Amino acid sequence: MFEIINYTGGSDALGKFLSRREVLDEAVEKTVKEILSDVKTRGDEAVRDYTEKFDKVRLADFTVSEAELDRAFNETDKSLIDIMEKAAENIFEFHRHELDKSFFYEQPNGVLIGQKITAVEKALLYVPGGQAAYPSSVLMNAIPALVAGVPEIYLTTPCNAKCEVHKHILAAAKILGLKNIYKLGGAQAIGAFAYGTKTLPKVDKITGPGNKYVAMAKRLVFGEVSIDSIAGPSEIAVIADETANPRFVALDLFSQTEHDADASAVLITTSETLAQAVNDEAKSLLPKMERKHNIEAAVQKNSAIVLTQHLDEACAVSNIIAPEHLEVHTASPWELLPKLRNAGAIFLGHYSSEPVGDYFAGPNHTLPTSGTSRFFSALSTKDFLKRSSIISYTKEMLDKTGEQIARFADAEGLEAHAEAVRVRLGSSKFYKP
Ligand code: HSO
Ligand code: ZN
Repeated sequence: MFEIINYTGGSDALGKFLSRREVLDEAVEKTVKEILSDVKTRGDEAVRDYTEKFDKVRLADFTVSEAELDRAFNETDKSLIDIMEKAAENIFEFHRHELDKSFFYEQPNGVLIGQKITAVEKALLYVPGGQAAYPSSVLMNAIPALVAGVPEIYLTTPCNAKCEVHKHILAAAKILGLKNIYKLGGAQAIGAFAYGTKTLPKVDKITGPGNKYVAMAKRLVFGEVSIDSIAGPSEIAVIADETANPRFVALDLFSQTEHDADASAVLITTSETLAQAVNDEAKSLLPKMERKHNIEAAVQKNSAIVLTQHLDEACAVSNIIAPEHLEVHTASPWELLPKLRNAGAIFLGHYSSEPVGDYFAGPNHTLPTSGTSRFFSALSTKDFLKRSSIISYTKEMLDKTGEQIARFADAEGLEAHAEAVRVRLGSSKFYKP
């Protein structure tokens, strides 16, 4: 089932995971550029036309009404509402912990230096429709924006041909008290909120996953607005020793491959016995799985079991792959933590199954994929905040340091910079005292 690789060092043996990583699709780029430029010039009418073309519905009104929102909430199983509320509580708690705060400190002579944190004013959360309509992603995108204090939060998600939006998406939005909800999807939705139209606001930040057209549209409007990172297919790596439970490991590997035929799952283990046992479990489970088509394709194309000599080497392999999710199923998982450099989220111990993080524990499930955990992090409150530096100088301090500043400016040949300081010192060549 899984290909078994004996790791002999270096990254060549891992080419399979490293080479699949995203190539830009020129045909998609061309289509999306046309849609964006049309939306920019024709605004609402273009949005209406593309929604008719791609979603097979001509919308008179783009918004989800309060009545629709209430109906979706009332039609959702009460026990699911309770679960989503509990999950939301945990997600709020985590994101409050990571919130940046403004700071100020005092230098001699009364100088105050600091940093002021401000939320972006308007954020759009994109929620995909169809197969990948995940209410958990509503919670994971909206809660950091709410904790950051974004004053205007918009949510958009495509509707079906009957003009309906997935009720669990709306129920999750209702739990969070979100009000501005739209029935738009695709590149046209991204363009509309990036440029603004007569009826749709121009926002400052766009977050959320989407298909390749949405991802391309986000890439192309970057600069006009800020975006979160571009999500690729899901990934999981598991580091395990002989203490791991092969059933736990096999199902955890399947949990991410069921998302997408292009997903990837890698077991990195020091135990040949475990490698065999996981492979056997996977083989017998696969035919019973609802989403076996995704799982089988992903296992065949982008997955493997990698055998290493020791756990240090397993950590090194994981760092090269830089997975979105990393699970550690070993006797002492915390001992490995200092050696794990690249992973979007790290799950320690046999009971920290990946779906615990997808739905419930609190940290964000929007994570860097395609090896970008080398330099990107999970979606966070920081995505919705920006920093302004604060400098409040006094006359005393400028008298003391101003000539040094002016000389630095002289060295860069910037006369006006130097004179702006010297005029305050009474030494400007333009204004003799
Ligand atoms: N594991 C996905 C997120 C998700 N899983 C949503 C279930 N629902 C991100 O890689
Ligand atoms: Zn998932």
